[in-house]
Amino acid sequence: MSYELEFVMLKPGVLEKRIVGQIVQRFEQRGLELKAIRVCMLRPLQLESLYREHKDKVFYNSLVQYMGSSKVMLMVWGGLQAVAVTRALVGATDPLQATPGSIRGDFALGMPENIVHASDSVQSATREIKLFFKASEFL
Ligand code: 3AN
Repeated sequence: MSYELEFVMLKPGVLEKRIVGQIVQRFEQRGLELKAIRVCMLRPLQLESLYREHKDKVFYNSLVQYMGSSKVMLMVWGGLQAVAVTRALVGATDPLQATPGSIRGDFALGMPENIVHASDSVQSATREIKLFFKASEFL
């Protein structure tokens, strides 16, 4: 088992809903460690890079428009198998399929407003962390 870093983003609307504490609590409760955190608006170039694999999908334009529409919270969580542990905490992409008890299963009903983004592999997490964080933002 290896120690991994996972990139997690709370999507537009989550801060306004005032459920940040409840979501962060699930990561802390599971034993993951908060390594970096920042609130910002995503820039068009960052969005293009983040969602490059979805460029040809029908939902791409609405996804990018939504993701740039309001502030987001960016986080890096560390821990053993952090990527798989986080993906299980987050639940299925489509909240209608997400198990109750998962974040999407408890807080969302639709896409793209499915509350949280989490990198799908260690390789994606490394790329996405570099896209959004400077080394100096890690303690
Ligand atoms: P995940 O976020 O679970 O890794 P991806 O990478 O397949 O899922 O999708 C990235 C984001 O694109 C999702 N979080 C969701 O907001 C949006 N998305 C995926 N599939 C659809 C869809 N069929 N319709 C609308 N939005 C979608």
